[in-house]
Amino acid sequence: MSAETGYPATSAPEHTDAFWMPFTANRQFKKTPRLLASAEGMYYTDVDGRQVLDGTAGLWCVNAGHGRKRIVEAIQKQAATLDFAPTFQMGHPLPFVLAERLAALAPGSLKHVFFTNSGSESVDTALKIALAYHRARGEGQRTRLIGREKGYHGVGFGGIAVGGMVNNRKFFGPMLPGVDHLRHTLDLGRNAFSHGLPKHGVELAEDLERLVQLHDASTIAAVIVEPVSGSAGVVLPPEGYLKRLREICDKHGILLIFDEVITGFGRVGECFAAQRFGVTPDMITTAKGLTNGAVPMGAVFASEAIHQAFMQGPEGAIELFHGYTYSGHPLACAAALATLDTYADEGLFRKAIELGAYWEQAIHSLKGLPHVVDIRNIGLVGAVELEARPGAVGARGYDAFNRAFFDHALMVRCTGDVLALSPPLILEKSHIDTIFERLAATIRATA
Ligand code: PXG
Repeated sequence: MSAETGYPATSAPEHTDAFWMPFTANRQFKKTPRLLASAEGMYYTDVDGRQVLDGTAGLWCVNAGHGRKRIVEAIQKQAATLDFAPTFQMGHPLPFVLAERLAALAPGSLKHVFFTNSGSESVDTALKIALAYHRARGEGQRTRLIGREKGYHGVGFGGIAVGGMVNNRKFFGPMLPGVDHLRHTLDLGRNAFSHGLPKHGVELAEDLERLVQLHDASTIAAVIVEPVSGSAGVVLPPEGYLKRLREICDKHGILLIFDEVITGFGRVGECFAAQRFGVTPDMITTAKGLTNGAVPMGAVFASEAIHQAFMQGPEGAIELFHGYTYSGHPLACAAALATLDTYADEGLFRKAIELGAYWEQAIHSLKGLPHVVDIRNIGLVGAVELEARPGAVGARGYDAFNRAFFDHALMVRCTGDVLALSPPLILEKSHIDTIFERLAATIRATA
């Protein structure tokens, strides 16, 4: 602790007014702040010194658990060696090394990696690559982008345009033109309390054929979906759905983008959900678990065919007029490499398979608790949906979230009345027991 500068800070700040908090009810939060001071392994410690079990890997990103020494030291060393170097018409070794490592983990021919700093930037990057790809091939009329209802693709204008969460869209004008949406796949009527992927709803993929009929395939550049949607409250793909989307895209020359910002890096039992579900898209967007959340970084994986379409024309011509000052930032690359080493050495991508059945059984044991209307799970992801209070959608979910933190020392996420869980992949069965004991107590206490 440095007296002059005040960091690291482990006590509550004197003033909370200046920080305009993201996706937060600022005035409510600042009355009763939930402030985390430090973290190690599966636990946060809050500014009052209480240990809080991390049921959400931070915000779905700290897959290897908190405070991993190897990652910390990699960042420290890199900062002292090369703090920054440009990657526009210049370079430094690390992003090349990292891209090679990532390419080896990617499915199919997705061997080309474009670095960003967040999931939102990864999404906007992938959408732009899709448009420019078709143009490079002489199909520049393919400008339409297709997303899905309940989709979350970050907060850039591209991401909210293809996204399907009303509050992320309605305040921000017309967004991108020429966007349409598939229907979402949440169907409590037929699929409530499914264990793993829901059985019903493969036919919803035919919605893409409907949009092709409406707009004509020759106007459609790409479809973007989350293989498992997180932010909308964990919406799972019905069995066979993603495969069918892939077939329809192939039939019509439409690119398929999987947004794996949440599912990437082991969340569902392989490095990518694409591998777990056996469906290979043309691009994958990632962030979060790429660096274990320790330094902001995102990456877009593109197929050989996409990359090849750009590598034409004069050698001295810039192929893609896109990039960020911090694309391939040295600290982020160092964090990512140390993170990948940690995942590999500890076999963390397999954890969601190894513990999946135990996790599934544990979360479904909450069935029958007051107001529980659905439970969903896949890999090490879970959601418990509570019935909304009449006229107050989200109030019960928020109460439960707040109560879990203050009364039961458990960090969960809530979106609306859905409580979502995505723990660090280092957890053990005993942590799973504790998570669901605490969550059960929370739900019982939430009227
Ligand atoms: N795509 C997906 C699928 C995401 O889940 C983003 C893009 C955007 O990433 P950035 O790094 O720009 O935030 C996300 C982010 C939650 C929650 O609790 C989820 C996200 C972010 C914050 C909260 O569900 N996902």
